[in-house]
Amino acid sequence: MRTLALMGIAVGKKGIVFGVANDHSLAWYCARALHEEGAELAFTYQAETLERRVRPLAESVKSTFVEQCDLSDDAQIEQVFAKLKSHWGSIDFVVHAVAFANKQDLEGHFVDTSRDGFKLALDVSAYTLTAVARQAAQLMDSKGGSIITLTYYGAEKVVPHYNVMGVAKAALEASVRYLAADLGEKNIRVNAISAGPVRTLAAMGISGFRDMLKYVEQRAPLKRNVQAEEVGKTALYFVSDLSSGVTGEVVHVDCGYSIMGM
Ligand code: 0WE
Repeated sequence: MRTLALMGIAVGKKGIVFGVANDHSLAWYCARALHEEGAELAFTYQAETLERRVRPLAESVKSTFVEQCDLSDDAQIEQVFAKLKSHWGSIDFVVHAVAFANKQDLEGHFVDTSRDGFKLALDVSAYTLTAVARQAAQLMDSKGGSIITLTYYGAEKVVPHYNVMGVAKAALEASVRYLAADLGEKNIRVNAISAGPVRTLAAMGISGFRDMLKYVEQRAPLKRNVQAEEVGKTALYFVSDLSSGVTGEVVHVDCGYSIMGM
């Protein structure tokens, strides 16, 4: 828990968080930071098997909205926003922390990516932001809102084995800019947080992940890895009025790793 209390900068804000898998998820750290500053939260989980992990977490932050939503299905996205509309009427923010590629596509060479593997990674990891943003925009009132997604340095530079996920994150970052341009007139801001590597479920089972953490620690200006709480604090900034003039941006929360040329 953060000990420094700010000033309830998310009080009165209501929003939905996509992508909590367990208590290590960056989506969860975003949710916690928002809750601590007074936000009200709704959660979804992708598959039934995740419900028993997500529901207790949601309840621990006083959430009264927990629904299944597989973002690869347009009907489920429409349904969850319809339920959210009857629950709250309007929302102020969305946290999108969702990605998937086939394990085999994160192990070999990018050149071997199949058409189906490419489609799946781009669909789940990039298109879902647009699908969610379109629905969310209809639930945001004249005050506007804030849409946040998570990305990674592998969108910008080649990170060994990140492969098709790098291409998907590049599409996601471009989507952030086009969505920001479209939704700006409704005062809806769209931004991405490019987080340094963190030990989450999504990162586990990736061979050599421990070595990546060591590599970053040695080279990052801050000489350490990023903490999940720091990603949460940045989400709080993007939801709050502190970032009212910022949209279409990709902010690196990576202890400075990405600025280094050598
Ligand atoms: O975006 C990610 C991970 C996304 C991810 C992870 C998995 C693992 C299990 C997407 N799809 C899957 N599919 C699975 O079956 N990161 C930023 C974490 C990550 O993943 C890497 C990394 C880093 C960092 C994969 C290879 C190299 C570096």
